[in-house]
Amino acid sequence: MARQHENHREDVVGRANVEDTPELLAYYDELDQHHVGALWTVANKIEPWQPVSQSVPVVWRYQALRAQVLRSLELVTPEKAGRRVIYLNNPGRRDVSAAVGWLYAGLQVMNPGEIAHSHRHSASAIRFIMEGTGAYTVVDGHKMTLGANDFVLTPNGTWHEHAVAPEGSPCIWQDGLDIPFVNAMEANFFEVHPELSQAVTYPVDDMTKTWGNPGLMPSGGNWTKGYSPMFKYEWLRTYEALNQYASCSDGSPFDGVLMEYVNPATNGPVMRTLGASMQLLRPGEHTQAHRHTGSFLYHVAKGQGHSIINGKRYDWQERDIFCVPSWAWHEHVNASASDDACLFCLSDLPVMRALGLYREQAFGDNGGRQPVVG
Ligand code: 1HN
Repeated sequence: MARQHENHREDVVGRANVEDTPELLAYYDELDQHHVGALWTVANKIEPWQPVSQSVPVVWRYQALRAQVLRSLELVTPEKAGRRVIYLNNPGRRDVSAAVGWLYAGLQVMNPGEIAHSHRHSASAIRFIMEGTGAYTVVDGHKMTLGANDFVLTPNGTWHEHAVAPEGSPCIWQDGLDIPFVNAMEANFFEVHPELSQAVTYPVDDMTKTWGNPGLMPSGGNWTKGYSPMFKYEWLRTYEALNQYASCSDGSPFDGVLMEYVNPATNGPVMRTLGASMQLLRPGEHTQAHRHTGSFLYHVAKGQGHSIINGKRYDWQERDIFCVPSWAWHEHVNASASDDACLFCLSDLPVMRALGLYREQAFGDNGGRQPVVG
């Protein structure tokens, strides 16, 4: 009895269009026994005309999530859990625990005085602080102190541990990692530090003080690793830079005033697989719609508004996180007539660019505005 196979026929020249017959179905069954298949039964599916994202647009509302995240403080310890994290589970990507595309993200919470084991892995990460005081991260002996809207890199292969100083307050932050991507590449290793915790062997915040000065490089500074030596990017400097740029530029009609965080030694992305940017939307600004390849996870660092993604409206406010899947139309609106809004964005753009897969398109109709349904 021949198996039914999914038929993806298209009546277009150059595309597969073979009708099922009892003889062919029997043939497919025989092929299957040899662990092979006829390409024309799957060609149209595996070579779509344009990217087909499995991810769906989602807004994770902080107002709803915060209490759930805090509850985990009572339910598990970092010792038992490894990391006390509530992860963002995109309904289309549950199989790989991704927030969008090949990006993982979660909300991690820690009490003052807690320390999470030092470890390292092939995945790269950023930690973007949402609330609380006293958070710090140690990366390969460099300690970085962290406040709201600061973020720290924990690049692949680096020993890293997170903690909150005893005199601090409960801290919540967003983790963002390339785990699903590294797993898809079947290249992920994980190691726990033999001493569970590593020594701090450099002056506190030295990497940002050394490499984070606009327009200035340390004389003789030599950095050849594949990630930024500036392990921490601070919110105040970022916000100031955005305002400086906004004071003399209209920015982009699609992105507003957007700046990418860079590796100061190369001006390339902060890490090989993960890119980060902060964009400022001026009061009342409504960007034009466009789409591009790559997966994007936005974190509302400041303000409130909404985004229209594939023709549907998603409202957001400060601390909400939302995703824009690859090749989805999107435009952003700052709801305030008096205040700016700032969106932090984590993406896999460095992968798209490095592999020659980046592509973008403007929404041509209606002055770049999508028709909105719901
Ligand atoms: C990790 O290292 C962290 O360092 C957070 O805080 C989440 C999820 C999977 C694997 C490693 C962290 C993680 C993770």
